Amino acid sequence: APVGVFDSGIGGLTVAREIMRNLPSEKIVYFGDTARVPYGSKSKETIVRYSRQIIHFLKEQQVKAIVIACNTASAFALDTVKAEQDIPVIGVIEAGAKVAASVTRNHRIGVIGTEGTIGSGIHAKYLKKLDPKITVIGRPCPLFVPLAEEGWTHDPVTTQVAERYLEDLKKENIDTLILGCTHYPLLRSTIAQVMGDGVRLVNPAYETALELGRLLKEKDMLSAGTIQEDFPYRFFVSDLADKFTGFANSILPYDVSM
Ligand code: DGN
Repeated sequence: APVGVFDSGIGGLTVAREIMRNLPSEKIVYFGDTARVPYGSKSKETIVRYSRQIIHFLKEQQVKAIVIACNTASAFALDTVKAEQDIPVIGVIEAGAKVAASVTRNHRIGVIGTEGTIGSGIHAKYLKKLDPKITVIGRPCPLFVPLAEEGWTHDPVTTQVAERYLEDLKKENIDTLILGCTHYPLLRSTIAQVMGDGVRLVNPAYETALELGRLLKEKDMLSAGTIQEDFPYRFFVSDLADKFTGFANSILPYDVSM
């Protein structure tokens, strides 16, 4: 059975990409809620409702596990939907928090994400549980999402926006920065350059793929061997399939059609 992966739109493809790379025997059904993006500026109640609807759809596709490949949906809906489901459900926040806690030396960790994610305080909740000595400094960077979608990943405008958003964070003496929004790994080099040496960036997409592998193994659900189908990945969106396909083709190592 495939793994179900969903996001508010295209951002979760950065997570799907890591699952493809790190768990090549797994099939994926991806759902991008392109009609209702962005999630980052909506309320918890709304995001829980959307997440339930999408999970219902993915279960109809016979998925064996679900990855909430969106930080905002993970922050707002993971606990609620996980308790309602009989299949494993994971989000993207815990895996990133675990790595950040293990690599920080000075116990000062920065988090950037949507307004929803940063406002939820979810990273601090996980990080403090892992190590009470940790201080978490959050900063919402909402404009990073459209910049990444526009493809301006290496662009002076993006550098300028990053400098403005990260100015205060740079004064906080953090040694680790969690990229707490699915789009931010696409801007990784700009963010790294603005933050400077000495700040380690954590990409939760990669960590989540590894966490998914561990979870599937533990539940004896891990697929093995070579996939027989020509194309083991299926994509669904709620709007503008062409735009999605174009973006998917630019970040995935495959040509996507729907
Ligand atoms: N996928 C969202 C997240 O990771 O928080 C970002 C896109 C959005 O809905 N604003």
